Amino acid sequence: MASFSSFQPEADSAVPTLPESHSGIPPYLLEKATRAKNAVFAGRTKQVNERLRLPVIPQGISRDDFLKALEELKGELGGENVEVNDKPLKDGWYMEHPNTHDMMTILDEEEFVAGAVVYPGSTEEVVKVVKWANRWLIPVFPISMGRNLGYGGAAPRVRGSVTIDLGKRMNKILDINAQDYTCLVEPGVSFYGLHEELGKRGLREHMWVDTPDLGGGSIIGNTVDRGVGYTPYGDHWACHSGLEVVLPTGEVIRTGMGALTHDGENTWGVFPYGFGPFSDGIFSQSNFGIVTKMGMTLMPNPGGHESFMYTFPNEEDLGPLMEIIRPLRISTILENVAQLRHVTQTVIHSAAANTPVGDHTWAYYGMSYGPPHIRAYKLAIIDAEFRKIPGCRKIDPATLPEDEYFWSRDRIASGTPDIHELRWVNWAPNGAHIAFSPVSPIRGPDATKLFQLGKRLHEQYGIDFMPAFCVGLREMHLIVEIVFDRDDPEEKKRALGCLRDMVDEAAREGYGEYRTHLVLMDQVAGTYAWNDGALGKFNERLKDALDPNGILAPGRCGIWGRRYRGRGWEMGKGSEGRSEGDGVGGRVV
Ligand code: EUG
Repeated sequence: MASFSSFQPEADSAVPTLPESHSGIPPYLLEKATRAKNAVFAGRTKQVNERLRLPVIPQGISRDDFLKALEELKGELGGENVEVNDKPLKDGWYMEHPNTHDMMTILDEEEFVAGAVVYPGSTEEVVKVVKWANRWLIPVFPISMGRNLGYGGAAPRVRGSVTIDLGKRMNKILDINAQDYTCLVEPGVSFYGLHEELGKRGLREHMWVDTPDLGGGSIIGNTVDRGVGYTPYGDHWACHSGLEVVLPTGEVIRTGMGALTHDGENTWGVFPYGFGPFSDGIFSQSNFGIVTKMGMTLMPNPGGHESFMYTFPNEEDLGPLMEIIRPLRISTILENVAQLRHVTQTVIHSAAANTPVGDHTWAYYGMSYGPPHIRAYKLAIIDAEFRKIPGCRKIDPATLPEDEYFWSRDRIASGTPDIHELRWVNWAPNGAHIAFSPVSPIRGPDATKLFQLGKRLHEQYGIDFMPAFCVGLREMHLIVEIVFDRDDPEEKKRALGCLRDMVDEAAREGYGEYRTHLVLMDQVAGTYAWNDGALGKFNERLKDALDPNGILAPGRCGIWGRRYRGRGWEMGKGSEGRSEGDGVGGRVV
């Protein structure tokens, strides 16, 4: 049987690099990644357990048939591309993460776990896998690279699903168009990977890839999950253009201009809509198809850039500050997805109270783009507005040491991926995290209400509160990462209790999550319940039409096919130990 060794790092082994592995670290970050890895394993006391619930067979198929089905699939993909998940569940760390389970588990680690992992090498092979899944009625769960940190990682929602690891063998940059500033990528291309390739082709001076806080994620995976980066191209979904999708029954479609049959260069990457209904949306945060190619736009180098940082002394400054930020952001005087962080985060980053930044409560990290005279115009407006808050200080970057967090934000906001953001995960031993990520208008009263709601519930559950506001264009994502010891059942229970209460209370106040972890998906989907749950019912109709047997990622984003509905698969308060329902229905087609 093929070895899992590439996913089972020992604490002292070298961090895989690009291009050694499609999932590796770029050489310029190797030293930093090695330090990050050492820090993670220095706080690791959790044992690798014997598997207690083997074999993992998804409901709806017998053990014998499951194993027989996998043998059949080996005949189609090659034996080395089909692996049964019966080895110890090693968690690894960010750069060497498992593709078999959630390495940051909040339930028993055997709950969100794959029955097997398969590695298709082409769109045609993905088609073979979904047809196979329909023949045998086996749930499959596609991942691009499986990072999705804080939202479930690589883990399937349904225990025993066969994970389709797309990235391992489908990781080509199919095109970079230097005239149009576009590219066409496969699921295994990370932000690190594209950034490296731009460098190799001598294009990095001309165009940037927008990167999230950490660059190891798949561009496709992050984008279809509607992830966020920090240049003016930070809304990744808004920046994509055209998809190739394998439908759950095995048909392959291309959307937008990708649907034209013209062979040569076409307009795939420059116009997202094509003709007719705009289908892309139903393949984002769903379980209606498997994205195998995606067009993505790249940002022209704006001819200069300058990070700036302001601090504000009091917690109560949040409201007035948001009132200042909103008009500046909507008019793009504030140009990028900026972060406003509470001091607890800053303290965790440096693990010290006396930071070079000095005492404060809120820190705003922004970036101004363009040549000096353009920047000066915008920065003067920003400065005058921010200084209306008493005690506001502008930080002089020249006073900040090289390893200060500021410089990480500086790189990220100018298209250079980093690996700095992991540090606060070590706040707890065996540090794991899950995000509470509600969206609100950029308004003082909303920011204050959400901040107070989070603070109160964190206090009630005895959890440290680490809020950061990520300001989009007309809205903001409040990101609250709860850090917990994943080897401490009591701490996990408190973390989950706090998350569930925050989701419910925020929904009562009119705030919904933009994205969520596997364990919260049913609950979050349930908050989008206007008109007697009309949207959820619509999603179920689409699901049943496109995936009549319900084999593709059942339960993802709270959408269950008809074979699963009414059997208690949904999770919520009171179902905490259990991720499975009672059986599945029979074949539909
Ligand atoms: C972060 C940002 C996110 C998210 C999860 C984490 C950053 C943490 C803006 O979206 O969904 C520092």
